[in-house]
Amino acid sequence: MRDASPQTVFLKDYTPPEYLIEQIELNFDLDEQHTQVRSTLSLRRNPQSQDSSTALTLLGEELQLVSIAIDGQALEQSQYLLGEEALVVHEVPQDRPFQIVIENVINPQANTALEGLYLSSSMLCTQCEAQGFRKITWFLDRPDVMSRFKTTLTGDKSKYPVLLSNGNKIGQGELENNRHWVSWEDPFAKPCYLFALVAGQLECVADEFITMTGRRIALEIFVEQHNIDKCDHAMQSLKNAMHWDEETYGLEYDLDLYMIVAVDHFNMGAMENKGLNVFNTKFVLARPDTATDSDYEHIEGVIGHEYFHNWSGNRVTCRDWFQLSLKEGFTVFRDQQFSGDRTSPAVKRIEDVNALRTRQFAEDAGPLAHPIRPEAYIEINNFYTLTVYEKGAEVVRMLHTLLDAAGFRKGCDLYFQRHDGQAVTCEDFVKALEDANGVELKQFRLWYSQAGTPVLTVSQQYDSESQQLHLTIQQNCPPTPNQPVKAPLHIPVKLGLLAADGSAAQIHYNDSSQAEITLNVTEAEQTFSFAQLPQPPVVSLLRGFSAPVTLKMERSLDELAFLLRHDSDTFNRWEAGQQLAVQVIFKLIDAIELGRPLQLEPVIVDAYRSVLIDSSGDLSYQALLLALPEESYLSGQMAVIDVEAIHQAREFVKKTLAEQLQVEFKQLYQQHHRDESGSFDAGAVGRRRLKNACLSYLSKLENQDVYHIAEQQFYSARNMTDQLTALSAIVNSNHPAKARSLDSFYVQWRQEALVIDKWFTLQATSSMPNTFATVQALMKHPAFDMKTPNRVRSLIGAFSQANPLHFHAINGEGYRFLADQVLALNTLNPQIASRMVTGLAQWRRYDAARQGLMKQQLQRIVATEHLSKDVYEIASKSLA
Ligand code: 0A1
Ligand code: ZN
Repeated sequence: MRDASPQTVFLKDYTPPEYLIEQIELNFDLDEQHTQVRSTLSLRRNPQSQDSSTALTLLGEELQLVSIAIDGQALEQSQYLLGEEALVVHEVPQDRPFQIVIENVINPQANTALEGLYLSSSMLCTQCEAQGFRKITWFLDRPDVMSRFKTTLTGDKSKYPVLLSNGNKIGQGELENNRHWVSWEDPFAKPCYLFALVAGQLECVADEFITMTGRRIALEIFVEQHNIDKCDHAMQSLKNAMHWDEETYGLEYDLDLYMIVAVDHFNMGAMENKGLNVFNTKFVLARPDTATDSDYEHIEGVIGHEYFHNWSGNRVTCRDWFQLSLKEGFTVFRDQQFSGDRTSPAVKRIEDVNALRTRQFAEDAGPLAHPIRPEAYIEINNFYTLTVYEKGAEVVRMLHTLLDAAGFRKGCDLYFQRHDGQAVTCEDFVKALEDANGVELKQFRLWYSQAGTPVLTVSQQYDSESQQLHLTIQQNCPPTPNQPVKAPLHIPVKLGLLAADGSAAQIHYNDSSQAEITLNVTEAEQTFSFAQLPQPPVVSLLRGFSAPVTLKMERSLDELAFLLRHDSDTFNRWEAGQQLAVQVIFKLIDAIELGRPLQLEPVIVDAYRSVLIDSSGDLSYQALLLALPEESYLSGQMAVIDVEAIHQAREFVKKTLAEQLQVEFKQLYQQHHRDESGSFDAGAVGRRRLKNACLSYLSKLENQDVYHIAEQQFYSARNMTDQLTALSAIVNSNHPAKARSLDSFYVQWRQEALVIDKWFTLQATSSMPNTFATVQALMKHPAFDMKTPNRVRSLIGAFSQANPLHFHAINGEGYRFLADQVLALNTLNPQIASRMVTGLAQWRRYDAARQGLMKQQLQRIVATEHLSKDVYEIASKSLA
């Protein structure tokens, strides 16, 4: 909990560690409430350090000290100072290596923050990133201190038959009183944030992978016994990821064993601990009847992500936590590439951009905006953000675009070779890419230090005389906290031109002629001219979303409809449909605000009709073309967010399209609706996605016929995708069987925690009246548990972050509710509590009444005693 004034840590204050810890030997005597730790550290002074103090400061929190000795000599109390956050030994040898042995005790059961060693169900496990190791024992808990770990775990054989840690198993044995021990050794030096141990009654699914050089790697996934039938997809994903990294980056796995453990209680998605990943069950377990197609995709993505960290994160790690995006941005980029290659690059790109624009752009436009390499933090756990991860990945993607795939690969090869075994900076990464390609990326580096989403304002002028098109691009980045003025960035903008018949027009630019080019936008305003265009072309700009920017360009509805029909760039084709819908919806919002009758523009009906009847392509892509922009995306476009008008306008479009195209929607639904078991192959996934998109439209008709279709699908479904979409259609309508369907779903799945999470979320995100009362009632449901992050996210998180209509109710009940829950979570789990505060952070974007109500709750939070650093930082910065 917070001391009087929490300290801010600054990037500019970085200094190398004063000591190095070359080896650590850890002994755990495991017990739920009383785990004994003995740690033997081999230390020496760091020759790189300028500091001349002869003291040693080891970091540790919430630990009970038993003893401390240096080189076999026990220390007296006068020889050290024991504080809340550190243990300072006044005098340690300066001229030679020395050994410290520390004994301490910890209580995993009391650890509801899920950081350090904790209990998840009956299993003991650890989470050390970012600074959890200091809750296990005193250490130089910083990523640039890399040590070789040897770990021995001792425990009761019945309670903890499986004892795991990083690296290779080097010994095991039996002890008296039904106890046993296992020793592990990790040959690779690593920062302590990558340490892990797991102990419990676990079953294992085993397989193997033969690497590109013919090495045999044992693969093991550990789960509780009742989940053993849900590991196949995760195992296949792991093998796919290992193969993909060899093919794409030439990177091979290094240990002989790769273990994954799935736990119910986890603050994030998963953790890349060396050789022993710990995963939230959500990203491991899948069976067609329990997991949706999107769950299957996320599992493959997260398994890939953690696996790819073995190189981008573990072999080459971060010098300090300000460099977090070095490993996260790069690894997210790698997992995005992997998922795209595994499914469809077009669909994956649209999904990623959609998430970036709805969520990261909001973060970048609000009080919590920060550069992908932040300059200051109070609590580092607050910086595992969409900006560091998703915008970080966009920055790496731009490097990939600028250098092209081959140049990027050359740069990565040099980066891994040059820095293997080191803790480095974002600067080192960019430098390696520069050096390998003989290029200079000076201006590009600003992406690491400047926050905010740049706006590109584009105007075009066609000169029929000279047959030239002039494209003027202005860039401007709005102010963000502590950064009132921004310098122009280097922005790669991909461009294509379309002739009147929809075919590609050649781009004649600087003596070259191509079908597509990347413009280097580097100045505040720049004009690009293209020759030999006998007719005015239609411009397709920012293809593939080549930079994380907002594009402002005047477009007529007809021009957008044309691009939706003809653009050869799959991203921009989809984007044209989105912008078409955005314009239509905003006209309706104006009408709503002026109290005028609503009418749907015929051009959107025609556009959707063409999409519905053109079934030549990928069905998942077709489903995306049918999806209207989300309410959160629309909010981002509005000066003062009007949640009710946005909802009403969007619903009107959806319902009217359903009415006018009902024949087409039904026909497409029937064409693709099968009674299928849910196999995860592209064909079946596409069919389900498209027919469920149709069902979602049809359900707006609220008639007996569609009630019947939804109910039929719900009760006959043999896979979770179909069952859940049908239930969602039922819940978000006046379907007479709503209560019965929800009950039957609960009874059917009460043993499956991850499915019950979906049941909570579905109700928390309903747009129907009385949702808030339902949420309050669900808080008291026997299956609700504040100590299980997945459950908290599924109810409180879903309501406050994915139900704008009800969360922002004008009477302020949603805000009050959220603040109550934040304060309750603050003592239990500060990380989860602070994630929940973000629901209030955007208060300035709403009308005066809502602003006042939201602000009031933030102030109430900040004024609370014993606030965690996590919550304090987010709430106070939100108010600033
Ligand atoms: N490095 C992990 C994310 C992670 C971060 C912090 C955690 O606990 C506080 C857990 C996981 C990843 O990127 O997957
Ligand atoms: Zn990661």
